[in-house]
Amino acid sequence: MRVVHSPIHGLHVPRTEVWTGRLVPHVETPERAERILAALEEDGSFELREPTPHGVEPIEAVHDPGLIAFLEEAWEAWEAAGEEGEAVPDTVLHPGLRAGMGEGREPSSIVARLGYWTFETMTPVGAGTYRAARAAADVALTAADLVLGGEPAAYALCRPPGHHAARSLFGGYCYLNNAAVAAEHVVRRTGEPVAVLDLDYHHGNGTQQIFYERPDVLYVSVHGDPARAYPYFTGFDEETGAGAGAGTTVNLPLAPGCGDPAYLEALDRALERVRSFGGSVAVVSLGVDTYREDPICDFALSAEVYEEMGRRVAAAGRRLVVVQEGGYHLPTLGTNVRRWLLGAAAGLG
Ligand code: SP5
Ligand code: ZN
Repeated sequence: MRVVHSPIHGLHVPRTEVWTGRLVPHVETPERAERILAALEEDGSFELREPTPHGVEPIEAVHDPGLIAFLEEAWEAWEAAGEEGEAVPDTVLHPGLRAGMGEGREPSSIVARLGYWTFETMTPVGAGTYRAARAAADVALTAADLVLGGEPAAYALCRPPGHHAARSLFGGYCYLNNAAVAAEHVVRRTGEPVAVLDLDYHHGNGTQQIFYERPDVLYVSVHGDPARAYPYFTGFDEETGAGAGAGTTVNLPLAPGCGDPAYLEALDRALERVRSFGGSVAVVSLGVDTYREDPICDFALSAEVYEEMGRRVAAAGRRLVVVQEGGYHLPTLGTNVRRWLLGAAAGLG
């Protein structure tokens, strides 16, 4: 299978995050991508390449140009303001803040602008964040191009991840929504509908938001029930799309401790929707933070199930653009991704 990766991810090094009042070392580290790369290189059945620059246009197709411009200049503005450490807001624009007073405009100070363009405090901007996020989008676009060129599947080793980034918001360790950028690119190049299957432990609030009113992009997600799991405010099963996109969002939230059988049952339901949606390409947001030892999640999946998962997804009969999202258990991260991809390769026949 073809694999796209960029060493530029290493310029993005988030240092710390605050979990419910505790300052902890950040879990979304460069070592994650290094582990995945090492596991794929070790196998010998993967063909690696670097991405082709695609410019900002395919990113502006799914994101507010204001968000992109902000991410590009945020670090410089933070430094110019004499702030120390990583760029993190202390206040975010909760809708209640201006309730009944009309929409606020983008503020001018860097700390306020951070709070205007993000929804939480666990996604710091550093010196190399923008370059890494742009490279990750190029990785996803290049994998999409390989599939558009006839490959049955391609894997985009994206870092930072993307599925929490909405049209006008970054957050959830995500800055630009790599999977959404790839899906929109495929829609525009083929004129066909495209399914996005999100298998990260966390609900992909960003991808759902971007395509919520779109009849031509199906968003199907299997994830930890937001009743207990980040991002808490989206991913409930009653969220099914709106307007022209009514019925093209499908959420399958799962209970804590979810094991292999319950997970595969939900996956089969998700795949039924993918099959009936049409189109010849599907984008998979692959997070392996569903693994039983993942430090920030609470499913109980075995290592072996990743191969079966990949096999079943490939058997749905779509060409696959597989985009890396989360997964934080470093000792198994690479091998779980490898299992998934080898399963998919087997399922594609
Ligand atoms: C791409 C992706 O997987 N983003 C996930 C962002 C989740 N950030 C919130 C982490 C909260 C961790 N709570 C830890 C509980 C440990 N028992
Ligand atoms: Zn996740």
